[in-house]
Amino acid sequence: MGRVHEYLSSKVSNGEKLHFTLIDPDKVGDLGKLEKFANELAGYGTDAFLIGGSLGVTPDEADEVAKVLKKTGLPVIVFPGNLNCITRYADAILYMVLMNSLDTYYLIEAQIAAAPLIKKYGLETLPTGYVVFYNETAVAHIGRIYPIPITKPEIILAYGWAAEMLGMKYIYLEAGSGSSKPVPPIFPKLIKQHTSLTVIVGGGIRSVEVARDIVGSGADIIVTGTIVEEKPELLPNIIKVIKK
Ligand code: 1GP
Repeated sequence: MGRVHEYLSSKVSNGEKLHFTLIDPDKVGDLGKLEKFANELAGYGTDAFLIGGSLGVTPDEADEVAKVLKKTGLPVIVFPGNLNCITRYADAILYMVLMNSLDTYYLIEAQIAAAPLIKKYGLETLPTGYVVFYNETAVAHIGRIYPIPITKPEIILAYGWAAEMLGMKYIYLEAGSGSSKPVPPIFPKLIKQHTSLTVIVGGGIRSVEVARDIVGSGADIIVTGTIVEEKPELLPNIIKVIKK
C-alpha cells in the first residue's frame, strides 16, 4: 500500500483517533479564505482533508481546492461523488464500493470508469466499503440506497466481513452529509469488534457530544463536513474530543 495508507494505518495501529475534514469544492467560494481556514484546521489537529460532493463539483473546482489544501502538508484524499471529483492534485482516493446501493453504476461501473483516470493521475487507492444509512440525504438519493435496518445492527457485520473478504482495508459508515442524525454507535462498535477494518464514520456529526459518542464506539476516523460551512467555531473542540 502507499504513503497515505501508511500514514493512516500507523496512527490507527498506535491507537490514535483521527479527524478528517470534508471540503465540498462546490461550496467553496473564496480560495484565499479556504487556505487560511485549512491552515487553522491543521493547527487544531485535523489529520487529512477529503474532497468531494454528491452534486455540482466541476473538475476545475476539484483541482483548485486540492491545490490549496495540499499547501497544508496534510494528505488530500478524493472522496468521490462521481468521476468529476477526481483530481490529479490529490494524494489518494477512497476507492469505494457503495455496498448497499441497488445501482450497478455505484457497485462496479463507476470504479471501472475511474480506474484509467486514477492510473493516469498516479493516485494512491484506499480500498473502502461505503455503507450509507437513512434515506434523507443527497448521497442516499443519488446512490439509490437500500436502507440498513437500524433495529438490526448485526446486519452490518455481513457488510464488514464481505468488505474484508473482498480485500478492502476501510469501511465508511455514512449517515449522509447534513443528516439530522449520525450513524448509531452500535454499528461502528460491531465492525470494530469483529473485523480488522479501519472504521470511518461521518454524516450528521455537529456537536462535541456526538463526536465523543462515535469515537467511544471504537470508530477510528471521524469525518465532519457541514460544520465547516455552518459552525466552524465548534471544530477545535470537536477535534480535541476526538484526539484526546
Ligand atoms: C459526508 O460524512 C460526511 O459524506 C460528512 O457529513 O457534512 O454531515 O458532516 P456532514
